[in-house]
Amino acid sequence: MSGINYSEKIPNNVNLVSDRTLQRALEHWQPHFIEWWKGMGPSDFQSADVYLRTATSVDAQGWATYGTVKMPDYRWGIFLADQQADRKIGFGDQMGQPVWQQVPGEYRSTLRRLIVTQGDTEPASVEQQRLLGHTCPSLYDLRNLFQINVEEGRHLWAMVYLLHAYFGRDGREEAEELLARHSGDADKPRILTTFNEPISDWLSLFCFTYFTDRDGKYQLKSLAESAFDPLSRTCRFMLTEEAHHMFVGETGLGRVVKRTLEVMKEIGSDDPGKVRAAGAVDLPTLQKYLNFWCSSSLDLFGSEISSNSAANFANGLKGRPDETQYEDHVLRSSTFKMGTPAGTEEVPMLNALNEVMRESYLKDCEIGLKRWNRQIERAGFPFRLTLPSSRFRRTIGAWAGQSVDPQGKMLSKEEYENKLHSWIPSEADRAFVHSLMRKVVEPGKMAAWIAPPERGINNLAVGYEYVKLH
Ligand code: BYC
Repeated sequence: MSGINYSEKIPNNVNLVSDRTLQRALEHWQPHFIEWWKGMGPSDFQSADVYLRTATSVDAQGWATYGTVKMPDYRWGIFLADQQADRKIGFGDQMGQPVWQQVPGEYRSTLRRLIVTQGDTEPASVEQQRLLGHTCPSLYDLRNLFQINVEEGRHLWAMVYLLHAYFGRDGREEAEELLARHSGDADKPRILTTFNEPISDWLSLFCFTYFTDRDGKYQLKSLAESAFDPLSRTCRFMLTEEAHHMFVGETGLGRVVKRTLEVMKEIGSDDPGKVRAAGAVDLPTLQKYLNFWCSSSLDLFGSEISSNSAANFANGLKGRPDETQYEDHVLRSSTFKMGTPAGTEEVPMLNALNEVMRESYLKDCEIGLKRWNRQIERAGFPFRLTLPSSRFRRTIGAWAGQSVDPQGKMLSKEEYENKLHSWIPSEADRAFVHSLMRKVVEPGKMAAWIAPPERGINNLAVGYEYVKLH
């Protein structure tokens, strides 16, 4: 890696060329990253030419530069949104004071932990998705998968940059660990549960990008409020890329619904068995996938009542998404009525912030469901998709391990266990969905279970050869 042309190989706006210490740390880490990418990134397809967008700067022209590239040659860059002059801390006990350009000693380990937890999810998702290329429904979808994968790789670079630049030896060690833990690994799993779940079919991918990437949006938005300015600027830029990942989820699920409705009309029936026999995903199965991924993603907000979230907010480390929309930014005198299995508890607002964020996340999740339900209604079928209750199938927080159905009703443990597989995908449901997953790589062709997208990428036709396979 000596003699490297930094602005060419690692596009950046952190003045890498004149920072020897950072160069040395990244020079050491980069070969490990490439090794990880080749071993744990998309299986095969490394020599395919993929139509990808690359960030080469943070301005309107540079953040989305499109071109054909082989994935291992992708230019993973380091970008922070532009610095805002005189930015002040926007919440917590130190509100109004200047933001920090360095890490205050007393918050070092907490900030490192937040950055590591965020960083860990990025390579985890690439690992989860590594086999999906083999069953892509079209070249358009294959390209979108790879776009997401390389950008999650870039988001890992973003967090590694922060660890290397601001956390010394501890940061370098954590950066190595980010490549040593693996999704689903029994000995060294990823930190958060959702990122250890297998994503072995495209319906799961669309649910993951709809629900889990949306958690990413909320977590990144709350870290974008941080008083630690380099973290804030990094997350602000990551959010521009995150939008496309959620787009893939929302339009992917919308295309599944559209195709299923076409099939239901063709066969003149909404009978799930007949819909399946005609090669489409029946709506009750789709509902089970939504239940699974939504409930799993709800855990990512942490416990309902959390002293960690209280301290993070009071100290200015992690705010609420779009903090300026609120009136009270200190929250020392307000409370929140929290529903727990023991009844309603009034808790200090500072300790309820994970729940506040989860509630606004759920509202955001509703938007897609409304749209898909309108499609179903227009097609004349009575079925309606719903979000599960935030108390259903939780493994973190006050509702962890409680026997609650998707409507939020408490059941006996026995009834819950008997019915769980009518609410989330059973082995048979998964086997059926897997049976639909056949690779389609002729330009412009789509698998039979999904409708084509309305338009292509960057004004190109849907039938454009987005991935050239060799
Ligand atoms: N699984 O007070 P608690 C994304 C741990 S997604 C396992 O309840 P806190 C992306 C927690 O770490 C966004 N462990 O919660 C999407 C803590 O452990 P320590 C990812 C969990 O601390 C798609 C303990 O339980 N970003 O970007 O308020 C593709 C008690 O914690 C879980 C972030 O997560 C869980 N679900 O908040 C690619 C942001 N939940 O520290 C990417 C950074 C909690 O006591 N992370 N625990 O050992 C955070 O802000 C916080 O760590 C959490 C938890 C939101 C995760």
